Amino acid sequence: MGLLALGAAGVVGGSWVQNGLSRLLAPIETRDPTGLVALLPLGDAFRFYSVTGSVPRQTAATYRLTVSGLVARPATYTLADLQSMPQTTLVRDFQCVTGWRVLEVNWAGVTLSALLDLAEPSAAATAVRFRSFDGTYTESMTLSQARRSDVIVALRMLGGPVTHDHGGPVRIYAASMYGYKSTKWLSGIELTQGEIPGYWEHRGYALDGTIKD
Ligand SMILES: Nc1nc2c(c(=O)[nH]1)N[C@H]1C(S)=C(S)[C@@H](COP(=O)(O)O)O[C@H]1N2
Ligand SMILES: [Mo]
Repeated sequence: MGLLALGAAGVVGGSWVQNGLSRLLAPIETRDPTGLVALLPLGDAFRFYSVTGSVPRQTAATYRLTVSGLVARPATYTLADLQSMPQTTLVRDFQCVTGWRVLEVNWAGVTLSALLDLAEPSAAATAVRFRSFDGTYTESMTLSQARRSDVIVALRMLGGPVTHDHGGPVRIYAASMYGYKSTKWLSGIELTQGEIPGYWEHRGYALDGTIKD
């Protein structure tokens, strides 16, 4: 989508203005150290975040998710593989650490724990690292956090497939954690010994992204 289209859309939806801005400039969270912009009355709408300027589109034909690292059974999944697995649905809020929140969002996908079970993590594995096909973003959580039943490899959100702008075709959704743990454009799940700090942890966010109310 071009900037003109984003600008026009911005007339009706503040989130699209942020989308355009966050693509033009640094991600909004780095431009909003006080968190005040995030509290502007934009409504209960998702902001579209990307720490990179543009992200290549992946389709059902091209998408691959690899599970690797300290596992007995590394694997590569296509979108069809993931769609054919049992789907878990959740209706849970999405909350960015900067203050905005979207209530009761519909999510669906494969539990991360199901993929971890198939991979058979070795005894040394204590954490999970996520990679994005944006080429830059990484995140992590402990293995026990990753095994929670409310952490899903999401294929659907808001009643349809995860759109490109929301990190589709596949993103993480971790219901009990701030949004930065929900890696968009998911390309890799790697079992590691210890958590490896990710993009936002290097910029001051907590390694433990658990929401504290
Ligand atoms: N690859 C990638 N994943 C990401 C981000 C990002 O910039 N790049 N931003 C994170 C942050 S801080 C939030 S709040 C959510 C925003 O998700 P949304 O763009 O669908 O609203 O995505 C998270 N996952
Ligand atoms: Mo965020």
